[in-house]
Amino acid sequence: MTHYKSNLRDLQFNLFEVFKRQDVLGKGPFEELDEDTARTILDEVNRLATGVVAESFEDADRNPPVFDPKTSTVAIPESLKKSYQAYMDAGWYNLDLPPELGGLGAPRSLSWAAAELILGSNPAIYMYSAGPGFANILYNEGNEAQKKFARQAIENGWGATMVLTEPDAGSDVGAGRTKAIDQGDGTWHIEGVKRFITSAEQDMTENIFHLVLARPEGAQPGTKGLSLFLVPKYLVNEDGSLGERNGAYVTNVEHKMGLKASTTCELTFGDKHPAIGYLVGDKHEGIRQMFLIIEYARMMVGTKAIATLSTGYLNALEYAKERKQGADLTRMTDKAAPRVTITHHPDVRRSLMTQKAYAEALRALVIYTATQQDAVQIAQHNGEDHSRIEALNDLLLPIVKGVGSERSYALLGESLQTLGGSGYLQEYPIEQYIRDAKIDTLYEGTTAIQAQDFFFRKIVKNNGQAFGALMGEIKAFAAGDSGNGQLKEERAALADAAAEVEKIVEIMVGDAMRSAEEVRELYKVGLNATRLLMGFGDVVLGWLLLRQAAVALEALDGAEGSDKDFYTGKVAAARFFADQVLPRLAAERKIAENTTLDLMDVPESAF
Ligand code: ST9
Ligand code: FAD
Repeated sequence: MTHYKSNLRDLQFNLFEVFKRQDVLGKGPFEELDEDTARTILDEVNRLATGVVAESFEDADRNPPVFDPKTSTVAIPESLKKSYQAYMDAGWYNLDLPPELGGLGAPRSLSWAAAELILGSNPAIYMYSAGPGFANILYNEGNEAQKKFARQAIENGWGATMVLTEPDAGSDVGAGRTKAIDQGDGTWHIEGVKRFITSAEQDMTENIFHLVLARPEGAQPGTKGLSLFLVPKYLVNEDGSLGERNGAYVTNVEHKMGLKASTTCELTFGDKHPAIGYLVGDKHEGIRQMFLIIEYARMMVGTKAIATLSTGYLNALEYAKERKQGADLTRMTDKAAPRVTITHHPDVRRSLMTQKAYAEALRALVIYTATQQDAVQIAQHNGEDHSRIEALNDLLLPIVKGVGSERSYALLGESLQTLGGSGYLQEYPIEQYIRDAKIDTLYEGTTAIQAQDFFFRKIVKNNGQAFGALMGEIKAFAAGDSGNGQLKEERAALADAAAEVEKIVEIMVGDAMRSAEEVRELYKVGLNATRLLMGFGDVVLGWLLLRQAAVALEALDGAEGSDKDFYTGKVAAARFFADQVLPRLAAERKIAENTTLDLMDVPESAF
C-alpha cells in the first residue's frame, strides 16, 4: 500500500454522469477512443498511480536529488528513476498528444483526469515527463527544423523546461535581462542567469531542451520585447544524434520546503562557452508563445493542488474512522460512556465535510474547465469559431490555479488536524502533502497575479462577456428546478451568493473607471482582487456541487451499497457548502463596498 488514495469513482462520476463525456467520445476528433477505452485508460493510470509511481514519493523527499557543482550534474534517487521509467514506459504521457506526433489525441477532460492521478501520486514525475507536451507546442509554433527537433524529442523522451524567471524578474517577467545576440546564421547566443527552473537538470533523459525567454539586443523593454528561444542541453546533429554540449549549465539546485524530488535550478547561459539558441518559429512573439505553455502549466498546478487535497482528505478520513477518542458529546458528563471514533464528534465532521466538499468541488472544476478544452478541440476539428469557448476557458484558468491552490493548501491543514499529533509526524503523508502543496500558490503566477489576471484581463478586457455568460448559466441553474424537487433552499443560497459576487465586480469596475480621474482609486481594485477571485471561485464551486447533487438525487432512486453512500455523500456535500460557505459572500461584498484608501496611506515605516 502506498500513501496515495485516489478517487477514481469521483473522476468517473464527473466524466460520465455529470459531464457526459461519452457523448463526445468515439466521434469527431476523438473517433478512435470510445467510453470503454477511456475507462480502461483511467483504470490503468490509477493502477500505476497507486502503485509504482507513488512508491518513491516519500523516499525522494527524504533523499532528494543531489547536485554536483563540479560537473553541473544532478543525481536523481534510484527510487524516483524507477517510478519515472515505469510511467514513461506505460506511455500515458502521450494521451493528449495529437496522432501525428504518435499520441492518442484524447479529449482534455480525460487527459486531465489521468493527470490528477499522477499529480496526486507523485507530482515530480508528471513534471519530469513534460518533454513530449512541450515538444507538441514547439511543433505547433516552430519552423521546419524545430518541428523535426520536436519529433526527435518525443521519440527519444527528452526532458524540457520553461525558462522565464530571473533574480529580478519573478512576477514581473518583463523585467528579464537575459540577452539574445543574433549570430546572423540562424543561431543566437543567449547570455544571462535564470533561476528557479524546474527540471533543468536530471540524469533520466539523454537530452533536455529549454524554452527560454530572452531579449534580443535593442528590443523594447517589457514582456513584448522578449523572444522565445529553443536552447538544447546537447546540440542535435542533422541525423538526429546528439552533438556538442551547449553552453547552458545548471549552476545551483535549490533546497526547498517541499516538492524536493523536483529539481529547481539556477541556469546560466553562455558563461563557460556560448549557449546557442534558435528563435522559435523565426518570429519575435516570445510572451504569446510562452503563454501557450503557461496556460497548460497553470491548469497543471491547480490539478496538482486539488489532487493533493483529495488524497489528504482520504487519508484523514481513514484515520478518523479508526481513531477512538472521547465520548459522544451528548454523553459528555457520563465518565463511563463508551469511547467513540472521532467521526462522531461534530467538529471533526465539520472539518471532514469541508475537506470533502472542497476536494470534490475543485475536482469538478478541473473537469468542467477541461470540458471547455474538449469543446475547443471539437470546434477546431470542425473548423468552427471557438473564441467564446476559449474565453470561458481563460476565465476559469485563474480559478483552477488560484482558488485550487489556496483552498487546497489551507484545507490540507484541516486534513493534518484530523490526525491530531500523529498528523505532524512523518509516519503519515500529510505533513509532506502540505510542504509539497505550498508551492502551488506561488509558481506559475502567485495568487495576487492570478487575481489581477482574472479581473483585468479575463473580465474587463473581455468586456465581461465570459463572466456574464457563466454567471448567466449559474443563475439559470439556481432559478431552475433540478434536484428531484429538492435543493430549493440550496439553489436560493447560490442565487444570493452569485448576486453578491456580481455586486463585488460592479464595485471594482466602478473603482477602475473612477481611476481615470483619480488614479489612486485603482488601489481599491488591487485591495479587492483576491477577494473577488476567491469569492467567485466559491460561487462556481457551489454551483458545481449542486449540479452534482442534482445528478446524485436522480441516481439515488434504487441505488444500493457503495453507490448509495457515494450519492448520499454528494448531496450532503452540496448542502453543507450551500449552508456553510455561500452565506459568507455577503460579508465579502460588504467589505468590498466599504473599501477605503486608508491602508494605502499607512506609512511603510508603520507596518
Ligand atoms: C513556473 C513553472 O513557475 C512552474 C512549474 C513548471 C513545471 C513544468 C512542467 C509543466 C507540465 C505541464 C505543461 C505541459 C506542456 C503542454 C502540453 C500541451 C499538449 N493568458 O498583461 P500584459 C500575454 S514558470 C494568455 O501587458 P505584462 C499576452 O501575450 C514561471 N496570455 O503583461 C499579452 O499580450 P496581449 C511562471 C497572456 O504586464 C502579454 O502577455 N511565471 C496572459 O507585460 C502582455 O500582457 C509566471 O507565470 C494570460 N493570462 O506582464 C509569471 N497574460 O495583451 C507571472 C498575459 O497583447 N506573472 N499574456 O495579448 C504574470 O503572469 C504577469 O501578469 C505578466 C505581466 C508577466 C503577464
Ligand atoms: P515576487 O514576484 O518577488 O513576488 C513576491 C510577492 O509579491 C508575492 O506574494 C507576489 O504575489 C507579490 N507581488 C509581486 N508583484 C505583485 C504585483 N504586481 N501585484 C501584487 N502583488 C505582487 N520559473 C520559471 O521560469 N520556470 C520554472 O520552471 C519555475 N519553477 C519554479 C519552481 C519552484 C519550486 C519555485 C519556487 C519557483 C519556480 N519558478 C519557475 C519561479 C516562479 O514562477 C516565481 O517564483 C513566481 O512567479 C513568483 O516570482 P518571485 O518568486 O520572484 O516573487
